[in-house]
Amino acid sequence: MATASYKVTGMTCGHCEMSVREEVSEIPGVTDIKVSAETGDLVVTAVGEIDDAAVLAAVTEAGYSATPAFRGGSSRSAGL
Ligand SMILES: [Cu+2]
Repeated sequence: MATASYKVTGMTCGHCEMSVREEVSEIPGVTDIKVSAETGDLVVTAVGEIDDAAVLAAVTEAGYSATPAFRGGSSRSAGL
């Protein structure tokens, strides 16, 4: 189980959130998605490792852009 956070720019309302949620949910292994247009926060939980590139591509597919955000308490190393 892994959790990864991202900052999404360009979202303005609930429909934006839904678009991002739909695209990210198509990534294999994703079990939970938290997204807020207000803060731009996107938190993805998945079984196994999370492929940053896949998440960023999914957000791009939805029409927005994302960057990886600070990770705390995750088993993965962000190399920071
Ligand atoms: Cu919107």
